[in-house]
Amino acid sequence: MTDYTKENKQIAELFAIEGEVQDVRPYGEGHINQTLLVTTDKKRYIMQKMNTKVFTDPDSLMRNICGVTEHLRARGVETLEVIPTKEGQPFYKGEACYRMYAFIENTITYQTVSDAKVFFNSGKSFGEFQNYLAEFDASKLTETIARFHDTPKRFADFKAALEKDSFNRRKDCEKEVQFVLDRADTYSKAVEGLQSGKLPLRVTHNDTKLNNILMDAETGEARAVIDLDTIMPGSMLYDFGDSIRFGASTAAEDEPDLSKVNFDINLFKAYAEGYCGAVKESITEEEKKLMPYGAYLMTMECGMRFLSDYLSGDTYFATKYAGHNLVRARTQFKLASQMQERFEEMSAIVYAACEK
Ligand code: ADP
Ligand code: GN1
Ligand code: MG
Repeated sequence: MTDYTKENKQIAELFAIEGEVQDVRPYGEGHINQTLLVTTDKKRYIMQKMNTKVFTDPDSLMRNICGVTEHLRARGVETLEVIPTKEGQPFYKGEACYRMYAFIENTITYQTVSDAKVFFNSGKSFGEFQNYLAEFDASKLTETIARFHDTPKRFADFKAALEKDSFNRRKDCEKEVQFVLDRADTYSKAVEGLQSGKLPLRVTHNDTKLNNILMDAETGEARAVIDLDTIMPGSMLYDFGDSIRFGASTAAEDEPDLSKVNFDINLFKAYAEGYCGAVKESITEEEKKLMPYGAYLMTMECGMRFLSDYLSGDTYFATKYAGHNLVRARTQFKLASQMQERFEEMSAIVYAACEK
């Protein structure tokens, strides 16, 4: 057993898990937490080293997660099960913070959409998730990352990173930088809508990419929405938009060959039918109108976050190679520019999906 495995095994044993730990290994494709699969002679678990640079208040974060998962479980919804430490705490706080979840068996997560039906199912499930959150008392939630989807703020952060250009990388991404700067006047509609009250403030998931939902390995039905770290007040535009930016693409978020990356209107339709169908009782006219824009906005926002991280030396998102964040930013910008050309079609699809 390597030291790394031994140390993680010792941490795993601090939790109230069943059986003897036999194996601990890295798992999944998340960009934020360090996720480990723990196997005992009885069961499997997911242990995460929490990213406390990103989530600076782990106590409040875990209180949010325990509250939301209890709320869902009480309504018969399959959700994450927090395994406490042997001392009864919701997570372990040492030099680093760790938490443990039961492994949700017989499920898979997709990095790209293999089948429109799967994407429809994920949309339906995120829409239903939105409905359950609507019944949750928002005053019980702590905002885990302030101004998470405040796109003008993200744009300001981007410009600050650009100004600094600490790693002298601007020269390698001038085209992408210009793409973001050229669209400066398109970033404020969601934040302004929330501020003026034109858009309702809801409790939202805020990180609804396809690999944050577990799908049944046999039926392709959605089983559980996971990655509950960013549940906070927000807008439906965010949850709808973020799913589209990741899933309504013909390629992976980090596909280096841009000729393979295209916005797929049929996948957009599949997701819209799932999501809008589920929220049609509560969605407002303004939200309907802005859903296509939400998809564009989340794609641009994510792209500028990847590009900012590239310019700042890759400290936020986990990367696998030099230039990974730039590759990710490029896919987002290609998708966003294609979305801009298809707002009318997207809009017709959203309205029809709300009628069904
Ligand atoms: P990050 O915040 O880094 O994205 P996630 O919480 O999304 O981390 O977890 C990363 C991946 O681990 C998920 O995409 C999923 O594949 C897997 N995963 C997380 N929790 C579970 C669970 N309880 N059961 C099965 N797989 C899980
Ligand atoms: C991160 O945690 P993960 O990998 O599911 C990020 C999202 C981005 C996404 C891009 C807390 O999601 O906001 O949209 O990467 N999460 C956080 O893939 O910043
Ligand atoms: Mg995740």
